[in-house]
Amino acid sequence: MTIFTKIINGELPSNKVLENDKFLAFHDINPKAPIHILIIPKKEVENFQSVNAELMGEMTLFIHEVAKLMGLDKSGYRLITNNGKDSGQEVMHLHFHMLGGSKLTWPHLADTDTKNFF
Ligand code: DGP
Repeated sequence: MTIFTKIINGELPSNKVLENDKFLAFHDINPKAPIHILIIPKKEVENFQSVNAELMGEMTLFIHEVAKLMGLDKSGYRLITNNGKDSGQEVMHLHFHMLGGSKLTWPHLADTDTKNFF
C-alpha cells in the first residue's frame, strides 16, 4: 500500500480539491509552483505505463474539471507524470502533477548533455 492509498482511505490527511468515486485531487505537500495539485486514481495503478485506456480516458475528464476548478483552464498549466526509476517517481501510485498559477520555467531536466542526442 502506498502513501496515496492511505490518503484515499483517510488514514493520512490531505488538502482535497476535488473527489469522486474514482479519482482524487489534492495539494502537493511540497509545492513546486503557486498551484501544485496531485491527481490520482483511487484504483491502485503503479504508473502511467500500466494504466489502461478506459481509466485514462475518465481521468482526463477529471483532470479537465480540476483545471477549471483551480482557474487554470484558461491561464494554462503543466501536467507531469513521473514514470519509473529514471523519472524520479517516488510514489508508486499513478499521479499527475498539475502545476500553474504563474509563468512556469522550462529548465534543463537531465543530468547529461542533451546536445548530441538528435
Ligand atoms: P513523484 O516524485 O512524481 O513520485 O511525486 C510524489 C509527490 O508526492 C511529491 O511531489 C511530494 C508528494 N507527496 C509525498 N507524500 C505526500 C503526502 O503525504 N501528502 C501530500 N499531499 N503530498 C505528498
